[in-house]
Amino acid sequence: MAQTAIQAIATVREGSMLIVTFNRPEVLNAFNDEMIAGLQDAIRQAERDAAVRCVVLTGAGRGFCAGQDLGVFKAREAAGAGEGMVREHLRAGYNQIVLRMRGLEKPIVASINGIAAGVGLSLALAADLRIAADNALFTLGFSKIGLIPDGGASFMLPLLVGLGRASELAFTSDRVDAQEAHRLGLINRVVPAADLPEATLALARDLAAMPTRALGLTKRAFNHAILPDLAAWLDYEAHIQETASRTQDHREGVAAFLEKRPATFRGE
Ligand code: T3D
Repeated sequence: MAQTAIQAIATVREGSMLIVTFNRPEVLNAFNDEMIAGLQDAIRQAERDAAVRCVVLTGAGRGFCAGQDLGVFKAREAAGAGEGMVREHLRAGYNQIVLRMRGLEKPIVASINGIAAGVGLSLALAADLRIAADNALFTLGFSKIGLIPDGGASFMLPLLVGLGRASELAFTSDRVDAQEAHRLGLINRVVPAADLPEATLALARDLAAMPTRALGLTKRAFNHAILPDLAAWLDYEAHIQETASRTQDHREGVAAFLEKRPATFRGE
């Protein structure tokens, strides 16, 4: 087992598997820019290294990933960040990650060990397979801070669960438990929490022992059939997220979260 970094994104090689761990457990692995860059690097590593034949994404501590670090939004506002900031952050950051995840011609398994929220859930949806602990929770969360589902979730979610359920999950940001997520088709498998690491490795080991080229070409065919305009969709999603981010309700949602109080939205 070769460990390359213990940082906000920790990568460990285990045989032909690359295990990537989101590693800011004190904030439920909410993503900052170091993590965005680290995840981009980890996927590049998987692209370059022919000996890597399956990638696993998981979280340290009690969460999988709570999405974008909301402290960053507050800091941006305080710094008077100009128009286009959110759009460019998405385009250069999460959109590149999703494009690389979908473009990687090797299986990616999201091993969801706890809550997956915001773009944390989007990243899980961009993986090929999702296995979750029975105590994992899922929430879009974007509507609670006046945003739209991004990181590809605006099209991956309706693809996986259908438009009606996607609308309900996105509008309400209700938390869904692992059993319900499985019933909805959001995830592939649920296992007892204590068994998640071993069940994930067993699944990843099986996938890594399959004909990698055929699996990669299958993924390419699925992408071509179902996500042919992925780059353009992501670009549009970033564009309308920029619009959402300029609303009063977005500012209120973020402030309310950081001040640990309920938000009062005015619809503007
Ligand atoms: O510019 C761009 O790129 C735009 C991109 C946007 C992408 C997005 O992901 S937007 C959505 C961002 N995420 C959220 O809105 C989710 C926010 N978090 C929550 O709603 C809740 O924390 C959870 C539902 C995820 C979990 O709830 P719970 O009760 O289990 O835990 P908690 O107590 O709320 O959180 C534990 C700690 O993590 C807490 O810190 P503390 O009080 O112990 O010091 C909390 O503040 C922190 N934390 C959780 N999520 C975030 C966070 N800190 C910063 N950013 C977070 N996203």
